[in-house]
Amino acid sequence: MNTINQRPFTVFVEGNIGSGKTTFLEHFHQFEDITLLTEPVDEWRNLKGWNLLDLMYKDPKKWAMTFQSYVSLTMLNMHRKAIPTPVKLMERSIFSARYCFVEQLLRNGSLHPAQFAILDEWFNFIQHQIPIEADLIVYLKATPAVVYDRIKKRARSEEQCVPLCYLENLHQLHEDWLINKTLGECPAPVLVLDADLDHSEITEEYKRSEHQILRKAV
Ligand code: DCP
Repeated sequence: MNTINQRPFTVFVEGNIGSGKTTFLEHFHQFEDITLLTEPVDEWRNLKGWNLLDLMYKDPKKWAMTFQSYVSLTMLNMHRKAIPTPVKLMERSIFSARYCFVEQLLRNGSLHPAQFAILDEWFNFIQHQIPIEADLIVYLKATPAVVYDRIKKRARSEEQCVPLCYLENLHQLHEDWLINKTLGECPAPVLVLDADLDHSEITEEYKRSEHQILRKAV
């Protein structure tokens, strides 16, 4: 158990849409002393009956700002959530929201520079005023064409309009943020896993991260 005043070892799981973040978190269900915080996609799909994810994909120029501001709120809620275990494993973070998605939406014209400026100000305010803990980032690195096929197969209705070039651009933003370190701030060391592997091989790959994550739980 976590002792008083000792903060949990906090891990963000990052990677493109469809890179297997949820499956990665599920792998850690078997272990005690870890709290898994999955991304609040269900909240994004149902805020008082409104499907913000769907609105954003159908009309990004109108809804990207609204959607990303709600993403920030729900992610911040996850960052601030008190947990009873020594390890906290989170799907994504406010950092990937800002450096990958908001950045991409600015570059493709879905966000007006003035809207971007507001989201950026909020991000900077949060970063400076609210402690966001980060000890390790697990980057599920995947080829855009591979995640494109997975997204088609899983058929989440809102995402069927996502083109390959959107995933290629998001991939490059993850690379620039986490590997090339040319974009924003990378808040923790990065462990890169091969997320192209299929179901039969991926468990072995996930196991490569167990040592770094679990040693904090013993
Ligand atoms: N999304 C977004 N802006 C964000 C975060 C997510 O537009 N700041 C969108 C992209 C996807 C959906 O929300 O359509 C969920 O994306 P994720 O990549 O975060 O989650 P997945 O469910 O795709 O993860 P995985 O398949 O890796 O488990």
